[in-house]
Amino acid sequence: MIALIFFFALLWDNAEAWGFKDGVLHNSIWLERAAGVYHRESRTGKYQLTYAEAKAVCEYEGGHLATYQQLEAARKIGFHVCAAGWMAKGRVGYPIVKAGPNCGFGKTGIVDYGFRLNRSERWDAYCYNPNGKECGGVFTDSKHVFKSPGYPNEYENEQICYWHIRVKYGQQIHLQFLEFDVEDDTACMADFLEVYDSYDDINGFVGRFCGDELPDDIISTGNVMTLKFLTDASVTAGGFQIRYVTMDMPSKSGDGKNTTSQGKTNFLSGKFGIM
Ligand SMILES: [Ca+2]
Repeated sequence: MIALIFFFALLWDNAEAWGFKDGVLHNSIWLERAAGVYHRESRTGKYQLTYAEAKAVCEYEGGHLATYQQLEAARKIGFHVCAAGWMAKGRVGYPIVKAGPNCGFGKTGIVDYGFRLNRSERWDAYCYNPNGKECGGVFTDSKHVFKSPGYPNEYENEQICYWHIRVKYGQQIHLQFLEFDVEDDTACMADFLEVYDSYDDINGFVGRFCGDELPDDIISTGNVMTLKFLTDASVTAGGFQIRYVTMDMPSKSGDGKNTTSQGKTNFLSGKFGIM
């Protein structure tokens, strides 16, 4: 009985956390304040990290693997990721806020795979960085300019920012980089901005950017986009200014009267890497 009450309390929680704003379904606090917890996958893709590697990734970025309790605390304020990752002490799981048929077996809560005996198994990672300065936001406006934290001053170390762009259904997002200066290294290991053509930082990876060369414009396939900015513990740079504007999706009639600027623009189609 208590379990049942708890279950309905959770449902109520979820109903509160998700909603429509400007015709867009989103969780307004999703990842904006994830209580220092963030999701990380290998540079080579999903489910590539052993326990030791996952631990190293988090420590490299100034934090450590999140405990189950830290992940649950983040989940309670809207942290929702559909990918299993290592937690502290060799536990594996993922946080589900919104139940769905394709993720979390239709349940909410931490989907817990338990403590793994085989630490060579490969999963993603959930890091906790108590010093990580959270930033970012959720935008639903038809256009917006957003900046790295502190811009035009240099951004700070140990920054974890997520920007979620959610425009009206039937519209696309055109990203344009106005200024860009992020600590440069060959594989963008230190500081980087990642762009995802999707609702989260799991699907639709578009590219990872660092250095001071202005990335090309990016146009989404759908009405959502996610940007993730991570900085490590040393060396900062000027930061960035990015503008997005919404565009109506081209009609499917095939008239071809699309006069959108060509050239330095990447029209995305599904999973498309432009690194
Ligand atoms: Ca740095």
